Amino acid sequence: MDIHKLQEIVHKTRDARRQQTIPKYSPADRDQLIKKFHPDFRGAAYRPLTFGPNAGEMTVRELAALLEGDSPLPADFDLTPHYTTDVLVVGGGGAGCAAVLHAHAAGAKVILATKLRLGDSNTVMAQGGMQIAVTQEDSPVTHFLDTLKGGHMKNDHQLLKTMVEEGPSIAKWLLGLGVLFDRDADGNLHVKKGGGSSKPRLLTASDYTGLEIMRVLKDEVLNQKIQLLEFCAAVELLSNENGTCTGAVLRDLDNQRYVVVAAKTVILATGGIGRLHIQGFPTSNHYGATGDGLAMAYRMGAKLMHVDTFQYHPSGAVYPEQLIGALVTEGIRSEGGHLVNAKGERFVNELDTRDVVSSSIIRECKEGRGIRTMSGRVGVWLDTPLLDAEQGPGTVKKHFPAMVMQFERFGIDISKDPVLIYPTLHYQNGGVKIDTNGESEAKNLFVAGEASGGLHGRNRLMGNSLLDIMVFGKRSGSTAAARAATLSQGALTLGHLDRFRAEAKKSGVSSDVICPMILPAYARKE
Ligand code: MEZ
Repeated sequence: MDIHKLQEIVHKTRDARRQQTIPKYSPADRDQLIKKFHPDFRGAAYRPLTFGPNAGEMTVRELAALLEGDSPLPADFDLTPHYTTDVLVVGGGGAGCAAVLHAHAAGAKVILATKLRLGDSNTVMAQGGMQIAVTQEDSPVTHFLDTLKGGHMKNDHQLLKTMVEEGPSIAKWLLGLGVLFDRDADGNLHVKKGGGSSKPRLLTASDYTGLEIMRVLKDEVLNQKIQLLEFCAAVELLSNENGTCTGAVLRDLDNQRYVVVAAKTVILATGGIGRLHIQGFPTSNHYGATGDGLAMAYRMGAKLMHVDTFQYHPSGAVYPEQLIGALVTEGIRSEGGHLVNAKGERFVNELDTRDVVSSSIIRECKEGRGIRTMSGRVGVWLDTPLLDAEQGPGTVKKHFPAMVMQFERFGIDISKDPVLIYPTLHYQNGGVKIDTNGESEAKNLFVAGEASGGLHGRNRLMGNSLLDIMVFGKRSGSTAAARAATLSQGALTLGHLDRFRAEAKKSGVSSDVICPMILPAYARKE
């Protein structure tokens, strides 16, 4: 059926929905709902890791194949360095930029290597805001408790305490650098409420918060004349005879050659794994999100945390086809946008935690209350025109200019027509285990941002990722610089890789997967 015909139900039921009581879930209902419908609980999608630091733990098959894949480097690879530095930062998103700026400020010689261009990352795609307790009514303790509850109490308490307590100083740092967060008429920072949060705590820059933060961080990296290696993807770490990290090998994508960097400390800020499309899900992630850092750290012997849990953001675009999986910010639900099924009913508190909202959407679609497009995709409606209806004409355009533009390119006016959405693979809740300074279990190897794990437990709250990358970017950058000042450059070997390969052989694993994959392979085989 024509999409406009299908949309009619949303307009027709708006008044009735205003009176509707939304279903309330008890803790037991929530658990049951998640276990039944959340993709984290589809047993067939999982298998145990055969060897390595997390041997025996379950993860999705796509990630297991990646972690057990082989390095592109031969054992006798020439490790003569092309560059020597104190701190090598791998990744040009928010965590990488924060790390390199703080390491540089601490006096270290630094290099920032990035797979694509500086700034190409999930950070620029973060829309709805950054959680920091900045108001009188809020506190880091409340932020801590909300996040712990959202993460099913599985968050690393020390990491979480560090993040929420350092939030206000991060806001100050970013404002000082020139980030233009939204303000109220009286000039105070404007805060919004995100899903699973008890207080309004989101600092925003319209619906392009991550882009605004990256605008400033990129400028600062350029202003500070940080040495950049763009289009250079890390493919392997280097270690000395004790297994301590001593640098990395990069693949120079422009010149199709390998580049060896000797570094006293290395910080991985390589982001997530959306482009592995686990369980066939579309993703909101950028093209470089292929889990490179996880695989390299695993080969180096660093333990991973929570490798069995992923975040499926409730609102990924389902229509038009060109936008499949693209993020439709939670900010729209924060401002009152209803989720509506094919019967014209609300079916969940739109500001519940993401795992609950996504599970409810999947349930509606599985039980026949979804809306099917002509190409056979299924989703539920997000009533975007409701915002104009409730708050006055022009609200959608004023508050969500990036979202409006994204759909306008395909002739869709989201202030008039609701948006069809379905959960999209958005975030890896876990990652490399780190301490509060960002150091992994492999000495002198630091990890910041989405590639690290433990902070968010089993479900991240909206806006905590932007704070995570700034706090742990800063802490890993400063600590890696201070550590480097105490070290001389270690030997460059592939000893850890030899051990990894021997372990694979002993476990009977022979993989034809070469990893990192660097970029997703979308070309059709034929
Ligand atoms: O933190 C996020 O994932 C985020 C802010 C997303 C969004 O819906 O805008």
